[in-house]
Amino acid sequence: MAGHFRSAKAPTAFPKLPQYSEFMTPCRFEGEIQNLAHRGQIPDEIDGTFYRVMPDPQFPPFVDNDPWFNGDGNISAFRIRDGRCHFKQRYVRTEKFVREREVKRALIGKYRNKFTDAVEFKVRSTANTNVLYFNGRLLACKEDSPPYALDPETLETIGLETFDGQLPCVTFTAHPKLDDETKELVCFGYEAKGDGTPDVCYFSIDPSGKFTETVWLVAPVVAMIHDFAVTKNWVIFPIIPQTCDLERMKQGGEHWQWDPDVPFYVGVLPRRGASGSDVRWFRAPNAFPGHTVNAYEDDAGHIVFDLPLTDKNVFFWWPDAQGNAPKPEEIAAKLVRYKFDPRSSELDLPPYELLADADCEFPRIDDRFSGQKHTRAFFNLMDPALGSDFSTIMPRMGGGHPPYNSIGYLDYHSMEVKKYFPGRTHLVQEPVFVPRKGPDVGESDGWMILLVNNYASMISELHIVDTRDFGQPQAVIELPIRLRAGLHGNWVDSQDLQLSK
Ligand code: V55
Ligand code: FE
Repeated sequence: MAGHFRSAKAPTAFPKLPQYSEFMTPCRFEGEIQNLAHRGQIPDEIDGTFYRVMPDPQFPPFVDNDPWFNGDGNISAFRIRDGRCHFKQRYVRTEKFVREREVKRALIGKYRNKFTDAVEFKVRSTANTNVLYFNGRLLACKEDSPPYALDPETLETIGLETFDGQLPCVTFTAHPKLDDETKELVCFGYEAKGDGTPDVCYFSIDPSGKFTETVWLVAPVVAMIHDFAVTKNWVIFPIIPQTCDLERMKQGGEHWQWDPDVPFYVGVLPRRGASGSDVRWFRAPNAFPGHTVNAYEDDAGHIVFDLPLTDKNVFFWWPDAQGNAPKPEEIAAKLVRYKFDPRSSELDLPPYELLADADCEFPRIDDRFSGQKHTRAFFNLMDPALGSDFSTIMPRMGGGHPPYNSIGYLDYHSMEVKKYFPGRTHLVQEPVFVPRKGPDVGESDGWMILLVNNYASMISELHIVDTRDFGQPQAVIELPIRLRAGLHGNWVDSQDLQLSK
């Protein structure tokens, strides 16, 4: 078997690099823990599961300085009911994971570069970016491949999800949007005909799993389209100026290179009945668009689009052609709003409006308002004035992931940002929002649930914060283990979960 490997190197230890050190030491735990210990009170009304995913490499890589984004997807599930919390964690059985486990070494090469692999893969997905529930299945997503379907109860991998053969393209975004009104899952894939292709495929999946609205379009550059936004009538594609060059990949180079000469493009496509030629590519000065807060249409039919934005390359480990990249501590995105007429003949976007001059990312809203007017937003925030004990955190942080010490909660009426600061030796991961039960529950009335890294104890905690009393936690659930930095997750209420029983 070993003779088939294009690479003979198979290290047995993780390299001594920030992305594998201290809190970022691979976790690699699979199993379950019933009745996690907690302080405070877990509200009885909370009944559902918080799913999240972290990149967590099973084996040491054989490529140099492999980034955090290339680790195997390990899914955590926090089942909360009757004032208790139960925990399960299981790796997604991707083709990569299964074949590497068979031979007990890494076989995949560089991030999204198949030309550097030790063997040929049919699907290179690490399933490590987002986990969401749709139509009876949990989908573990990586934007370079179709999702993997998991059993929401056991976290067992069912297999690659091709939606009964309806998936029209080879990729599927890690950030599909659920329309709360129509219960459609609105999706796209980019590099949708394979590595280096400018093709984008937009599609919607109706609640019964049937594909509708499939539209192929062409992007002005082959570059990353990580997140997107959907309103009642429009689909919005923000392009990150990280560009792909197939020739560079063939020579063993990176999939992505930061290009400061590429504008910040925003594609706008009618959501219903469009054809590919209907897409319009608006542009703004070169910038890095972060995860989207939300978008909606105002009374004039103009698009209102909120997101964190910075002029720095957030993915500093993929530098520009000259090898230049900002230092991680120089990168800080602000929360901004673009407001524009999607029918305008002027393709240069008007300047953005600054919503919050705060170092923020991982924005979330009350998902019931996705695509509609939102008046509150939550986000990870770094505010050194809150009093973090950086002398404890910094040496134990590891690296390669962005650091945030609190959650901001923006009220668009007052433009006030309330802050939840979990502790002086803590950093936060992406929050999810859980609405309170009952009729006519207002926007963002409920709880924030978030995973918190404690650098004093070097273990993880799950914090539950009532949005009516945002200053302190209502409950702190203590894990006996350390979960490294993850990307995204979602709350699934038990009434929406069709468990396979
Ligand atoms: C992101 C994360 C990814 C990826 C591409 O946050 C973009 C953005 C964890 O993997 O592959
Ligand atoms: Fe993301």
